Amino acid sequence: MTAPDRPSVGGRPAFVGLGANLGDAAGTLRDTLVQLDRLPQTRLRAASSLYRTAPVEADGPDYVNAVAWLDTGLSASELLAGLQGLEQDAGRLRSYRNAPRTLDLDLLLYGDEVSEDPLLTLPHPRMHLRAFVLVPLAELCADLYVPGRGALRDLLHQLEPQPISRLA
Ligand code: A4P
Ligand code: MG
Repeated sequence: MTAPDRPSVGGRPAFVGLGANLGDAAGTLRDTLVQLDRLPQTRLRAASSLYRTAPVEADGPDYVNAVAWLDTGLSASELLAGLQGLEQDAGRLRSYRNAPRTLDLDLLLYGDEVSEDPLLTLPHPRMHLRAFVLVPLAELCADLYVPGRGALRDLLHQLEPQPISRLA
């Protein structure tokens, strides 16, 4: 039975990539998983393990990455606005592209929606090239199909080698 203060949200499945490589990155990601569950009309359905990953097309320290599976009644753009709010709360500064960051939240997939809007591209335009996205995503939903890209299992096989290890 659903608790009165936790009504069922119904809505759409959405997958969010979490990344951080400044400060207490693992702590920030754990806190953020709690915050994602508190977004309006949104529930955290499952979270992957945390992974330590080498920076891809970026500099600075190693990242901690994870993926969250949400069910949400928010639209994709409302959800993105919620994610950007959480980035701000975590003290994110936007200095230059791929700069080290306290928290990066990318909307990877929103149902099977496809969008070429630069403000919200779906699926996330680089997710299919990144072990730090695909490995935690496969932990949550190995049979997933990424619209326009193919089966997650095939994308994993096609990846260039990228250092990634599960945190204890
Ligand atoms: N935007 C468009 N589509 C989306 C989407 N699906 N999700 C727009 C989120 N945002 C989306 O994002 C720039 C703009 O993208 C936003 O205005 C939004 O409207 P940003 O977060 O401000 O900038 P960014 O993160 O520096 O750029 P971007 O393109 O998000 O970078 P990436 O692709 O996320 O790469 N290596 C490791 N190991 N782990 C990482 O987590 N992350 C990056 C960042 C690079 N290398 C990494 C990692
Ligand atoms: Mg980003």
